[in-house]
Amino acid sequence: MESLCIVRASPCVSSSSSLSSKTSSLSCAPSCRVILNPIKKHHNLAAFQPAFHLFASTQSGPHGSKRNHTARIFLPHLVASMEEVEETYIMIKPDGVQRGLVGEIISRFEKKGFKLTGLKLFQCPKELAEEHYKDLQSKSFFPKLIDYITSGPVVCMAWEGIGVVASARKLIGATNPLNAEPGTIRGDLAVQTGRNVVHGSDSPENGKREIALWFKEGELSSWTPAQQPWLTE
Ligand code: DAT
Ligand code: MG
Repeated sequence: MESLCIVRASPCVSSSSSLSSKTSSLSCAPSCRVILNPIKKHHNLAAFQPAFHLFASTQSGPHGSKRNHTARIFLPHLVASMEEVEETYIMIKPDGVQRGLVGEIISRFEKKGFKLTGLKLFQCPKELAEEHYKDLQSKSFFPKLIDYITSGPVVCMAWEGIGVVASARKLIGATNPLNAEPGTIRGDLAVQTGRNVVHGSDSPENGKREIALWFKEGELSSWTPAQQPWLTE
């Protein structure tokens, strides 16, 4: 069995075979903070499964083989241990605006502790919707998706924070609201994939790409929240 640990911002893998089963920490270097998480303890955390691709380890074994079991784990405290500040594009879709859910949705990200750096109500032109969803161009539902996104104003937001991309996806929930966990935005507030109220970037790269797509220069604010020292060490 293997265990994952985080040393500063760098994930590493160590074999627990050399460790006692009761060991909860190990020392890599005097200044390193190490968290040991026996996979066995967490294999039933189904709610974390959709984020696998965002955190999958691609580390190869000595003979080039993938460490499949390390690729199948996603632990929230590992995210919390990351020191990478990311940006994500969150958009309240026209149904969320029409249904009066703007405050509710914004408040979930605020309460979590992420930082809002951009916010606007915006009528999306067709070309922008097509560019945003260009990866889905070949899908049969694409024309309906574009009609939906351009059917009324959307609320465009840029959010910043440690691990914000994956965490926002978890707050949002599964694409099909009927599969989304209660407690998530889609799980609590929507019923159909074609009316799933909110968008969230699916990778840090797409977070940057989408923020650049939806916001002009000067529309984003760089600021330090007063609560910052109470949120992060
Ligand atoms: P997500 O929004 O969870 O990132 P996605 O990127 O796969 O999901 O798809 C973008 C949007 O397209 C999704 O929020 C709703 C719509 N969509 C996806 N699959 C669909 C389907 N099978 N039928 C209708 N709309 C769909
Ligand atoms: Mg998507």
